[in-house]
Amino acid sequence: MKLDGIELRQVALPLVSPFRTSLGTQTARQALVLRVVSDEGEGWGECVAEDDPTYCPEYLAGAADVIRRFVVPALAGLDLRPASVAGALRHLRGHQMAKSAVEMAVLDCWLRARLTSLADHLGAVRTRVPVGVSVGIMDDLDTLLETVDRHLTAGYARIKLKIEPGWDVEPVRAVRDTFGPATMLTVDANTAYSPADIRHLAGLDAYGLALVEQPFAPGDLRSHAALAARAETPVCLDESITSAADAAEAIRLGACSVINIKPGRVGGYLEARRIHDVASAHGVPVWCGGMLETGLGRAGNLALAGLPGFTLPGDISATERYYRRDITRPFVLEDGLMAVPTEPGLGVLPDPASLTAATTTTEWIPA
Ligand code: OSB
Ligand code: MG
Repeated sequence: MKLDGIELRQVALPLVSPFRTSLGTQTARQALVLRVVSDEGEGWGECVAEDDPTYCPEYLAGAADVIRRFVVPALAGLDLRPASVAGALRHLRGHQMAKSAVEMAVLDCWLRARLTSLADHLGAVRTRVPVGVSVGIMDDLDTLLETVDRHLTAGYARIKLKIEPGWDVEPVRAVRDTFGPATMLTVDANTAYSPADIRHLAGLDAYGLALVEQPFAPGDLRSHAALAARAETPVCLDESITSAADAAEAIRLGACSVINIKPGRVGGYLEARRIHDVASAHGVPVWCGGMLETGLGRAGNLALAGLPGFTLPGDISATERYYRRDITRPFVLEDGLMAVPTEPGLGVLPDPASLTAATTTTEWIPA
């Protein structure tokens, strides 16, 4: 297919409740929505970069600039296929979230024209997937326990607690004591700990966690391997893994026994599938992470989570857990599961009125 151009749209969606992690507090999601226009029709994508470069080096305005100044010009005039996008952008270093958004919209466009769902294209084997919820840092334990109770009652299959020094053992113990040993519980530190905390973190072994996610800095595979050697709780990497090559190296070094796969962080759904393949070849379970996506990213993530190696519940919660009004139809939880979309491409489209209501700026970038 030949690219005519990309419409870049910044949208703002207020969160139903503030989301606090060791990196800061978010009260709204600013997202970048892409509409690819080609000779084969249109496709939609979402860039999951956040306002500030705190989770990773990318940030929203920077990603928009990279797409505008480097990505669109690099794709202009090419005979594009989804599988050729990453190669055409390889000379641009980093910027996985910007690249992923464009590849996602190209995939959506291409698959719509071929009446194929993203789930089928990626090789999904499940029609419904178990999902969990990521619970932010709270002001006090009572509020945390109320929040967890609400999510478990709604049917979520796993609770992930955001932790940081000073908010770790106590909330984990309180949740475990209150909800019992059968609750699947994990923690995510978003790099808040240092190598000196290894002994402290190994103390979490007492609470039967399914995994501890990214306690140390993205580049510090050594400390993750040291914790993995010392603790029984499986170590999961998020921020450290930006490609299938990273995944292979982390597994080889013993730095993780589980991987959180986020398509945006690794440059797209196709690289995400390669990480799944590498991990599966080594017997390493994977799960689909989240970036407070709009319904576009949520649809794509559900397709990815249908692959056979995604054996742990993902951070793909129902729409109502994030937004009162999303830009797509809402996604709902049914018996702790969410349905993998079956329609062509992402399987959802933005609702024009909701998209207009959420849009703050629109820009057309001709190829
Ligand atoms: O570390 O998994 C993370 C959200 C934004 C940035 C990083 C993370 C998260 C989450 C939320 O944990 C997951 C979700 O979308 O529900
Ligand atoms: Mg994480």
